[in-house]
Amino acid sequence: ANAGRPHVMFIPSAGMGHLLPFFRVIAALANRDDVDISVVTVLPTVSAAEADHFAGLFESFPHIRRVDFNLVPFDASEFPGADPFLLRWEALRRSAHLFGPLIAGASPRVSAVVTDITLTSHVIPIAKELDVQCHVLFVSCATMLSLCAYVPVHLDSKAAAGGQVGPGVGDVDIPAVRRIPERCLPPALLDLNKLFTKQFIDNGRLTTEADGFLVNTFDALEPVALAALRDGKVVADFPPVYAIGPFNSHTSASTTAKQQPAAPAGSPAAWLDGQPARSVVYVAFGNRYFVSQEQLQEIAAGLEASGCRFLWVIKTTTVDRDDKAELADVLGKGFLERVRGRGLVTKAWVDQEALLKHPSVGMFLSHSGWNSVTEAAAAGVPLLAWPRNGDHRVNATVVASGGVGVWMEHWSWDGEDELVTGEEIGDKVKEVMADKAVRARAARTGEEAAMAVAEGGTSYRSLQEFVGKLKA
Ligand code: BUP
Repeated sequence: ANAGRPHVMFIPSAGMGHLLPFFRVIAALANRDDVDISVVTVLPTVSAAEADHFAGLFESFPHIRRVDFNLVPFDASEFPGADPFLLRWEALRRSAHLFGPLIAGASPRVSAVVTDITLTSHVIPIAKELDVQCHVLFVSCATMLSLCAYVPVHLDSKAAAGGQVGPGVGDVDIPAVRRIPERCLPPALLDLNKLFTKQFIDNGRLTTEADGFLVNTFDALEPVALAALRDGKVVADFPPVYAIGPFNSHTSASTTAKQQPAAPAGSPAAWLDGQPARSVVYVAFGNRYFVSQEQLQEIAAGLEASGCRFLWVIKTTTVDRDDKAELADVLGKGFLERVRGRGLVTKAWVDQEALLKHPSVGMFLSHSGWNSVTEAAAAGVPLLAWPRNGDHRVNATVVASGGVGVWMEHWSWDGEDELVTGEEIGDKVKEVMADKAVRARAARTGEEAAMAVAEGGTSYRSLQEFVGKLKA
């Protein structure tokens, strides 16, 4: 080992929901002076937001090594119509054999790699062969990690009992955590023949071989799942779980320490400055999925009918570079004029983490992507969860149980079911904005989050333990 000063190589995957937590952990380590850091970087990125954030990271931390990585060419026509981010994951997996030489050839010697769950089954064997620690930065909640680790065991025991396995995974009763009904699982797990499902199971099987898991959560938010994982009740001999969240913005220490400049005129932050305390509904459904025009118009009607002030971040295509739609066309005739002054709508990338902390924000209407949930938790702002895909429903169970906010269990998204009507959205928004108990619980969660990351808190100590392990 590199006595005293470990060299950590980060191998992230793609999509802002995966990259942002990597950038935030990298920044937390780069702000210390006892760790060397390399970041494997695949260019060009899928989206413009990813490219901008990679550039920002290397600009803020010039001492981080950028390790350029070229993907093995692969024929995407094998997967007609596939989502470009999933294609990038697949391309990374097919190029994973090249990580070996990259890790082995680095100087100073790499002491640990930190990779994404989507690459785990490929990277762990390589790291083991090179005798390098392999940690996983798990970008979802601890409850989702327990699901990921337990699904292979669940399927094996079903098969061993002679029960019928498939077409989907079925309800999953995670020992000492909770029963996750099939309707709350990532939708892809409803079909065991899907490529994603096979990868999910392969990655899940290998979780016990990792040296540790970094998770963007904190003990007070998910006490049950964290205890079950750490006590080996989900699967025996599970590796250490470092709950080090909620992660902070990845700007450099020197930037954050500086006096915050005034928000530029016309920006969402400047607009929030002019609104009364806790009066604004912040609306955003992540960076991963776009919202259909029909559903956008219902949301618009709902926000208008709610009578509340709102700040709404809109996305109309999967990849931001393709988004050429005009807001006025998408939102319906006259909407922007009617809400002028009390509603701000933007398609631009915003600093969501910072905006949620603005004192004018009173609630967050969200798809409950895990980063969004932790940002709401850190800000102490109630989240109204309208889960969509992937891990969102599992995350929504944590929103409800952890005091972050309210979960609309019967709301789904276009294609799956009926549209959620503007009337229903407007009524619910009004109700949650007026709910003092929900607001007080979210504020308490915010205080617990602050305590967790403060010196001596659970997340602070977990990060210290992780760094200790890197030096071992
Ligand atoms: Br859009 C947008 N600004 O304008 P999630 C997103 N974000 O800071 P996702 C911005 O992207 P999955 C914007 O704060 C969060 O950190 C946001 O991650 C940030 O959802 C991140 O919430 C989005 O996990 O991923 O990307 O839809 O569906 O995979 O959870």
